[in-house]
Amino acid sequence: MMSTLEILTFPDPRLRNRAKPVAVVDNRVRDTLDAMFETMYQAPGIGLAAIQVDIPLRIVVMDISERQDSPLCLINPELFAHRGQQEMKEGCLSVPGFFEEVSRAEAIGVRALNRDGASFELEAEGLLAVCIQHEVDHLDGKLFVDHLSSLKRQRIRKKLEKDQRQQRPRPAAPERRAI
Ligand code: QAP
Ligand code: CO
Repeated sequence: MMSTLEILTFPDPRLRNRAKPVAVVDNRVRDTLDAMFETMYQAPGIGLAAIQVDIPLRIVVMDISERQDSPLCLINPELFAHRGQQEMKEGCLSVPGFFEEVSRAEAIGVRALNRDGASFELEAEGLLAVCIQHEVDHLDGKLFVDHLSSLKRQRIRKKLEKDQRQQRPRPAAPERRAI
């Protein structure tokens, strides 16, 4: 049995914190990874950054597989290459109930540490590339709503502030193809 972490909701100012690099990948970091995976799978979601659970460290977990059986974690991720452009409908566990088109690089190269503290490189395109860019944005205090018009962002903020005043429960995840 493991408990899940509370996910911060936009416009919580803590989502604007800049995450600090992990100095050493030790058992505490691995415990954080496990709790983050548990939280993401339970939501369910395809990506979660530590900042979203109020842990200001450069840690990301994701799983874009249909069966949610392909966990990927990135510690201290760094984008070292990008090419092309694609538009994809994005959501975020910190922006429940909203899905909007965002323009991002079509393919990227990322370097990170794995859960053993070893450095690796990954080339990604399509959904995985979008997810990595979305999650790395979180580590710099940036949200997908920052890529939208200020009118759209304001509309989303007002709705979520109202939901929080009324303590509305988090909406269920839509069908995977709709994310
Ligand atoms: C980021 O987002 C992402 O609003 C991960 O009510 C999303 O896991 C990257 C979710 C799409 C690329 C494409 C959102 C669940 C999950 C909601 C998520 C909701 C329930 C979002
Ligand atoms: Co997000």
